[in-house]
Amino acid sequence: MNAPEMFQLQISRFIRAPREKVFDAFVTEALLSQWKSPRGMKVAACSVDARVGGRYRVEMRSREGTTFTVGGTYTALNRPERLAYTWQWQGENPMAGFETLIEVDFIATDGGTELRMKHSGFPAAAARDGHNQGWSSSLNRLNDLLDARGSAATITLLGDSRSSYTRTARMGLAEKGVAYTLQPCAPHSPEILAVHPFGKIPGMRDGDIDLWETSAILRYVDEAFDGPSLTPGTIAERTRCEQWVSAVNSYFYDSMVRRYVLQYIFPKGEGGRPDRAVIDRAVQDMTPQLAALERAYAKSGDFLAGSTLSFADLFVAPILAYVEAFPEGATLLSDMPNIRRAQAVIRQRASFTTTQPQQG
Ligand SMILES: N[C@@H](CCC(=O)N[C@@H](CS)C(=O)NCC(=O)O)C(=O)O
Repeated sequence: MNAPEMFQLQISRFIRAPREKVFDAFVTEALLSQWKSPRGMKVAACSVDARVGGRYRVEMRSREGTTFTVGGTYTALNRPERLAYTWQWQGENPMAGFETLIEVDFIATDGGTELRMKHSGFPAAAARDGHNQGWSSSLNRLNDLLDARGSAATITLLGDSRSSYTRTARMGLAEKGVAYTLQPCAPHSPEILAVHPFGKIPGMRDGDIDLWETSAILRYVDEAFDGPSLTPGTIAERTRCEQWVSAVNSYFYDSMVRRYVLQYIFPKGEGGRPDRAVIDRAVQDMTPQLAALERAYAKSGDFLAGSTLSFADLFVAPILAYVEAFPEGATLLSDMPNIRRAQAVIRQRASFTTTQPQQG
């Protein structure tokens, strides 16, 4: 009888830290507790007996309070070159009782360590792929811990500071206090097309993980990091928030930015002037949209969904800042005291002041 087919995972990562430090982060309780769970989870408990034959145990806890416990035995510890240990999920886990093996080589390279990991013995490709996601996210956290640049070493936002959607994502990152690297790039450039199949900005990378669509990027940032939640607490507020995000994506961006603001910035009319007919049609569509926002802010106060800032406000604020900068938009908004009050509040926030579009 043939042996059952086994699946294995190979990951390699460059970490800007000496290999002793990287090695120690794998076998030291205080360090493991800071990175050995995917983003959005926490290490609730951790114990390590770092010698061949010694055991370790890591208890990870999700935001919802579910606990995932893994443990195993060290089979090789050659600091700082090589580490091997078994890996077995415990408790109610589809992989419970099934032992896999992790082998890690730490190779000194220019300015840091090349980490080469093999995780072998998976009974199915799906189990291997699930672990790949978990490792990618945990290794991002290891990077945050060991690289002086913190999460800016793994998180890159690709976009243009003048883009309202890019600003929404940047404001979300700032509100959560997450460090990131902004990689300036234009829509449809090869850099963004490598992340976003339709070439729109922004896109985001966190190590091996990439994402596109601003609301998905914000969701990732909100759930992967501590800091104030950008998602309202009650179902009524959460769905209200989703409603405004959808309104921006489905209606407001098209009329207010694409057909109105951009007609002033990149005029397409005769003699290089803004096309009056395009502007008039856009203003016609914007009028009831702004009126709906005005009624919403009159009712809800400074924020569109709930009593604190949410995705909804982050989507709306960069667009209104542009609309107000052009004559018809300024006239419409001058009659809308509730929008102006709420915008005055959001414009005080560091997330708004530090993400002003760079012209040029
Ligand atoms: N639904 C997308 C929209 C992104 C989007 O339209 N971005 C604009 C810049 S603000 C863009 O890339 N425009 C270029 C184009 O449409 O070709 C998101 O939420 O990220």
